[in-house]
Amino acid sequence: MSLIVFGSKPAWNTPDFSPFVIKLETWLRLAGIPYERRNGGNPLQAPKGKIPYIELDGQRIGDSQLIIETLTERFGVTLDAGLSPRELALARMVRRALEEGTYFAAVRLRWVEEDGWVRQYPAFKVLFPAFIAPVAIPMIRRKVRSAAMAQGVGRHSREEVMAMAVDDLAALEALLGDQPYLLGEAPRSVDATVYAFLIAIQRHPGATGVHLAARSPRLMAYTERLAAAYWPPTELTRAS
Ligand SMILES: N[C@@H](CCC(=O)N[C@@H](CS)C(=O)NCC(=O)O)C(=O)O
Repeated sequence: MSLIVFGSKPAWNTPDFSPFVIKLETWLRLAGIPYERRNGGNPLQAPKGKIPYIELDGQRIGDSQLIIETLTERFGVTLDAGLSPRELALARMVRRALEEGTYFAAVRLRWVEEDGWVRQYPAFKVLFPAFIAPVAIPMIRRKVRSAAMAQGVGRHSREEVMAMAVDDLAALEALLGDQPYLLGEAPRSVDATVYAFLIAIQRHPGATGVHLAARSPRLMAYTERLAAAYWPPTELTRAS
């Protein structure tokens, strides 16, 4: 079996610029499936036009969730075995809220707001040849702005967007409570998403109210627990 995960590159002490790539890699680690990771994944070569995508025995598959579902079936993954229908439903709702809601607030803070952009540009430009970056990255920024308008997050004020994201994080924290993982004593698939979207905000150098909410002691303890078990620090600086 050969499994290659294509991401962008590590950023801000996280394994990738994209939380969806971090989610997929974390899930693979929780499931115990070995894989090879490649930086520089190109959305233009991706089956869905986005990263992550994988090559599984030479076949390309896109979308973190569709990849996880394919691999769950192919390898008989039992990470979520024993969960009740209610727990599975809760996990689904949390995952979808983070991926389809909170994500766009984080994107807005990184790409659209000036305090995010001054960090995004210099970090992101290493993905492009030097002479292309000044053209390509502002182009991506324009694309992100119009996607934010279409999705809706671009229509709100900065304060409104931040309040929504802070409330999402507070809800996540309330659901977590005193448990080590979202659904209890053991990490489940949903923890891959929660971990990814949390560290994407916690470790980003920003200092808005959203960053501070993500860095609450309980949410920090949660991501540190997962990092200690599944993400040895040396892997964050991997080169290829
Ligand atoms: N639903 C997708 C979302 C992936 C996604 O949005 N990836 C972004 C990076 S965070 C991307 O590749 N964007 C490039 C583009 O839209 O051109 C998944 O779960 O994999």
